[in-house]
Amino acid sequence: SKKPVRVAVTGAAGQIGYALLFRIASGEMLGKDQPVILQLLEIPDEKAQNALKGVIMELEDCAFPLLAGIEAHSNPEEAFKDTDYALLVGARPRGPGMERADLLAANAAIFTVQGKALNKVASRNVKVLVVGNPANTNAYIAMKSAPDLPAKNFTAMLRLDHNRAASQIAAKTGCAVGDIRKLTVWGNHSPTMYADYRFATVNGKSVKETINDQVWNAEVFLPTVGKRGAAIIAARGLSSAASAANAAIDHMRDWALGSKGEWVTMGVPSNGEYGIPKGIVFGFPVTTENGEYKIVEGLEIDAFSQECINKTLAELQGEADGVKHLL
Ligand code: NAX
Repeated sequence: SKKPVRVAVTGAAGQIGYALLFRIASGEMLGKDQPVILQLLEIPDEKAQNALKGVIMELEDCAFPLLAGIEAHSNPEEAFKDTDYALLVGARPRGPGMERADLLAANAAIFTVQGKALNKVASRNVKVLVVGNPANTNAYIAMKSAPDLPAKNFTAMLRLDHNRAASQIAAKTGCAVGDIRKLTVWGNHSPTMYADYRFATVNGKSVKETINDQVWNAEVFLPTVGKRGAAIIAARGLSSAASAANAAIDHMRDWALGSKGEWVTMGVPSNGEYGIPKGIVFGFPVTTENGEYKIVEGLEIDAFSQECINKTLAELQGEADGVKHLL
């Protein structure tokens, strides 16, 4: 049988953590033959550490055959020791009266510390997924704080936006999500993201031609996907948790085990593709194989798409400028 791999999860006592850990432990992320050791990080606060103990008791009570160990930590340098995968879910939410700059600064503090800790103690091949918002910029900060690790190992979660887009297209076309191929979401995990179905097919037919409605694209589809997080908060009184955890599982599973030729969306540092400045963590269409992702290149960008991409890029560059003095 396979040797266990180490999976670090931060914010492990939070609501996404609660929807995520049990699925990692049951083998849904890395395969039903891959034992895992969970290395869980929470803030030192007594309430958070107690909540984490409760989650661990429940993990134990599931008696997962693949769960080879569970650790609780309050120090990132212990939580990230030798870790092969790191899911950075914990972040500072926007509090009452908090300005955008305060939010960026509070998260920069968290992600510089965690990036440095990964740099110091994680496996040299660690695959990092940042879920905590602002996810792209937090991934950028962690990457910049870990100069000894390959930049390509730092990614941000755009998969929830991708899955949301797929579900809207399935509803619109009356087809199953599983029949949709070649969908992508460009840019920032924020309402500025650009979900792009121009290349997508459903049962082999062009989605764009099937829908054939640019007004629906611009005025219904894009705002629905972009504001889906807010719609869920309005309905549930809490932000997306199960769907976010599901997207994190999808992202890591495809990265580790391969997408079998299919496009998936990942937020990854640009190497200059599509004119996105090098290092900016941007949602791109990728394919994955042998534990590596590859950005799909050579796609035509029309005027409408370029405008959308420019807008989400400008937002990301603004965020990067906002944290520059902290790095
Ligand atoms: P919760 O507030 O339920 O849980 C967050 C947990 O993180 C808390 O238990 C907190 O104590 C812990 N935490 C905070 N700072 C930490 C640190 N420095 N080290 C370790 N743990 C720390 O939030 P939850 O609903 O689980 O959401 C977590 C994050 O995901 C938020 O930032 C949220 O905005 C973000 N999301 C990102 C999404 C994406 O698509 N990229 C979608 C869902 C979600 O909104």
